[in-house]
Amino acid sequence: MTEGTKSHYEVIVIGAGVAGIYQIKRLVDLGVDAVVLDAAADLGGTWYWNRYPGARFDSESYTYGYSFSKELLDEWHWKEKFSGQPENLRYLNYVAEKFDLRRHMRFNCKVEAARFDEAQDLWRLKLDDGRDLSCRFVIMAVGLLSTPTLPRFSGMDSFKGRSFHTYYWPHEPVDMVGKKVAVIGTGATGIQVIGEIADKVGELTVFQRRPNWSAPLNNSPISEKQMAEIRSRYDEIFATCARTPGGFEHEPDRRGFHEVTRQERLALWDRLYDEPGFGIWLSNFREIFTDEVANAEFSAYIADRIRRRVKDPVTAEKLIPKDHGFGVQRVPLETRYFEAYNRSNVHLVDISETPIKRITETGLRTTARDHDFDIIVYATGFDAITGAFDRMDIRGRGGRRLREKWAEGPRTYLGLQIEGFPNLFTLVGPHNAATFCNIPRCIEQNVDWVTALIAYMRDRGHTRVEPTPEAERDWLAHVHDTGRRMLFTQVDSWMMGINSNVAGKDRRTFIVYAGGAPKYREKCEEAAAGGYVGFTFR
Ligand code: NA7
Repeated sequence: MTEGTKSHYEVIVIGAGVAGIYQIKRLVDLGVDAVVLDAAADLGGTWYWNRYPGARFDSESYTYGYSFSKELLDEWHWKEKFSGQPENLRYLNYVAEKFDLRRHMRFNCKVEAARFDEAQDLWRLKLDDGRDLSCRFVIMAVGLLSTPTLPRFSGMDSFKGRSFHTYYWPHEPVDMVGKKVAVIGTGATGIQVIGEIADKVGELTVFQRRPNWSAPLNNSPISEKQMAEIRSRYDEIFATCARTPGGFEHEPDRRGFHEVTRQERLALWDRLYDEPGFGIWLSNFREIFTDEVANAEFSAYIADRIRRRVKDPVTAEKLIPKDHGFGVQRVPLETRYFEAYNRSNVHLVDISETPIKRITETGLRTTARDHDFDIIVYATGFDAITGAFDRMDIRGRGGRRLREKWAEGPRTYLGLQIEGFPNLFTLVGPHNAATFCNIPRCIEQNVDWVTALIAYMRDRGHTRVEPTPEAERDWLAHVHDTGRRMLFTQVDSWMMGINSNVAGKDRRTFIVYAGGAPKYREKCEEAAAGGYVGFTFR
C-alpha cells in the first residue's frame, strides 16, 4: 500500500503548525505509525496563513523556537528580536526538512468529521474529499486562532475591489501603492497591519469599534555576535521561561504595587515602556492583573503615553480605551502604530459613533457617509480556541457530539482530554495552559506529555484512555478558581469566548487556563506520576 492510499494509522495528528510539527517528530522517534493532516497546501499553521504586512512574533524569537534539539538551536540564527512571518515560516520549514518530517505530512486534507468506533477503539475520520481514514488516537493540533471570522455586513459580496480577512492575505504581493485602503478592526492584527502599511498606501481609513491598549514592541535586529551570546544562554533562557506564568522571559515585579511610591512605579513604567516585548505587561506589578486601583493607575499612565504620541487630541482620545483597563485583554504590541494617525493620509473612523451599515460596490457606507476603497482588509479576529473544534463534526461514545457537550462552555481534563471522547487529545485546546502562553513553550510540554501517555499505553497493551467525569469536574472547578481573581474575566474579548460575528458566542465563558504554565505543568506531571490519575484505561 502506498502512503497515498494508506487509510489506517496508529495516530493521526490534525494540524501541521508549531504543535503538529513537534508532535510528529516525537511520534516518529517513538516508532509510532503516524501522519499529520492539514487543510492547507503546506505546513506552518498560523505562520502559513497570516501573511499580512506586519505579521510577526511578539514573543522574543529565541524564546519562541523549539527547545528540543541543541543542534537546531545552534544552527538557527534569528535575525530579529521579534521575527516576521516570512522568516517564521522559513524556520518551520527548516525544522521539517532537518528532521525529515515532510514525508509524514499530508496537505489539502481537511477533516470534516471524526467518529469514535466503540467496538474497535478506533477513530474514523472523514475528509472533505470523501476519503475515510482510521486511527487509534487523534491528536488535535488545530491552533488557538485558526478559524477567522468575518463581520456579517450586508453587501459584502458586491464590493468590486479586493477584500480579504488578514488570515487569508494573498500569497502573491498585494500592490497597495497609491491605493485607498480600509482596515476594519483594531486588535493585535489590525494594529500590526496599520503600523506597517500607513506610509505605503495612498489613503488608509481605519474603522475602529473599540480601541485596544497597546504598547511599543521595540523590535531590533540580532547580529551574529548577539546570536552567539543568545546561544550560549539558551539553557538559562528556557529555564526562565519555564518558571514564568506565561512561558516568557519576562518575570513579574515582585514588589507590591501599594508598597512602593508613585515615583518608583513611574520609574518602572518608564523603563518598561522603552524595553522590547511584553515586559510592559508581564514584568509589571502583579496587581495590574487583579487589582482595579493598580490597573486604573497604570492605564492612566499608558493613556498619557498615547496622548504624547498622537498629535490630534480628539484622535488620541478615540484611541484610548474607556471600557476596560490595560492588559485585561491580550495586549497588542505595536510599531509606529500611534504615529500612523499623525499622517495626513491616515483617517480614523469611530464606528461606535457611526456604525458600518453595509458594504457597497465601491466601498462601504456608515451611518454618516459613503467611503470609496480599492481594498478592504478585515482584521476582525477569530472564533478563538473552540472555533476549530466546533467546525468539525466530532462524535464520541454513544454518538455524542463534542459541540453539544461544550454548548454551555468547554469541559476537559487538564485541557488535554474530554470525557466521552476516548483517545482524542487536544494539544492546544480550551482549559490548557497553551491558551495563555508563549505558545511553543507550552506546546512542547503538552506534546511530551501526550507522547509519554501513548508510550505508556503501548507498553501495557491498552487500547483506550479517557478521563473520568470526576476528574473533568474537578479540573473545571480548578480552571474557574484560577480565573476568579483575574480582571480579564470581567471583559468581553476572545479570551472569554466572545465573538460578535458568531451566533452563540455572546456569553462570557471560561475557555483559557489562567493558573500559569508552571502550575499547569505540575498538575500534568502529578497525574502522570501517579499512574495517570483521573484517567481510565482499557
Ligand atoms: P481580535 O483581537 O479579536 O480583534 C478583532 C478586531 O476586529 C477588534 O478590534 C474588533 O472590535 C474588530 N471587529 C470584529 N468584528 C467586527 C465587526 N463586525 N465590526 C467592526 N469591528 C469588528 O483579533 P486579532 O486578529 O486582532 O488578534 C487575535 C490574536 O491574534 C491576537 O490576540 C494575537 O494572539 C494573535 P471589538 O474590540 O470586538 O469591538
